[in-house]
Amino acid sequence: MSQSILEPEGTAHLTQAQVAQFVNDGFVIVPGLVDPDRVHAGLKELKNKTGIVPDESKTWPKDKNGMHVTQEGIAIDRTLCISPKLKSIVRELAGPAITNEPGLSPILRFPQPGPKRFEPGGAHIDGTRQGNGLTVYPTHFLLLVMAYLTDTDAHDGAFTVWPGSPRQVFSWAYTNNIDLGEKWRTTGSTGAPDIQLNDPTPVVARAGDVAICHYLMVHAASANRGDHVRVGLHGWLKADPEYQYVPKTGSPQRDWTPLDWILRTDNLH
Ligand SMILES: O=C(O)CCC(=O)C(=O)O
Repeated sequence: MSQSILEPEGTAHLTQAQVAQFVNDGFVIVPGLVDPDRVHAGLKELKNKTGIVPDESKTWPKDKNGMHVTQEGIAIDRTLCISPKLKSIVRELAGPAITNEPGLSPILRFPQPGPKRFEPGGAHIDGTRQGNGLTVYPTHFLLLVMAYLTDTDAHDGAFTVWPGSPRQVFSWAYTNNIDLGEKWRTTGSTGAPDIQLNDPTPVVARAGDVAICHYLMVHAASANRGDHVRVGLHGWLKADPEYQYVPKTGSPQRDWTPLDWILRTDNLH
C-alpha cells in the first residue's frame, strides 16, 4: 500500500536535491551523463556524416551562419550517446514505461556575429499531442532532453529554460480549465501562455551534461555568439505504445514519480 509523503525523495541515481530541482524548476541538469567516450563517438559520427567539426570554422557550411539546424538534415545514429544511466534516470523521473527510442537527434547552433551576451529566442512549449497541439496531461512524450556534446556558455547558443514553468503552466491550465492546444502552431510547438513566468535561464554546462525537462517546460534556443558550433542532442522521451498516463489525485504518495509531483492537484484552488 502506498504512503503519503511531504517531500519528494531521492532516487537510485539522483540525490534528493536533484529531484527537488526537477520538481520545483521542472528540469534538472545531470553532469557527465553522456560519458567522454560517448561524447567522442557522437562528435565523430557528426563529422563522418556531415564533415562538421564544432571548433573548425572551415568545416561549417557557408549558408548556416547563426542557423539552428535540426535532425532533418543529419541522419546520424541516434542511439550512440544514450548511456545506461540516462535510461535509468528518465525512468526514475517519469516512470518505468519511458523508453529512449528512437534516440536523441542533433540540434546545432552555428555562431553568428554580434555582442557576446545571452539572447534567448522565442519561448514555446513542444507539442505533447502528436501533430495536434498541446495537452495538459502527457499523451505523446513525457520528458524533453537536451544533451550537450560541446561546452556551452550563456552566449554560445545555450538551450534556454524558464524555471518553474511546467508547474505554472499546469496549475494555470488545470485551475482555469484552459485548452492548451488553442495556441498550437503549425511549426510543431505552442507559444508560451500569457502568464507571469520567471526569467529565462541559459543552460550553461559542459560537454556530456544533460538537461532533462518536464514536457510542459517553456523553452527556447538562444543566439550563438561564441566561436564554436553548439552541438546538442535533443529528444522527446515517450512511453511504451500501450502506456496511458493516469492523473494522480490526493496528496503525494511514496510511489509517485517526480513528474507526478509537478502535476499534483491537491494543493490547487
Ligand atoms: O536548440 C536549442 O537550444 C533549443 C531547441 C528547441 O527550442 C526545441 O527543442 O524546441
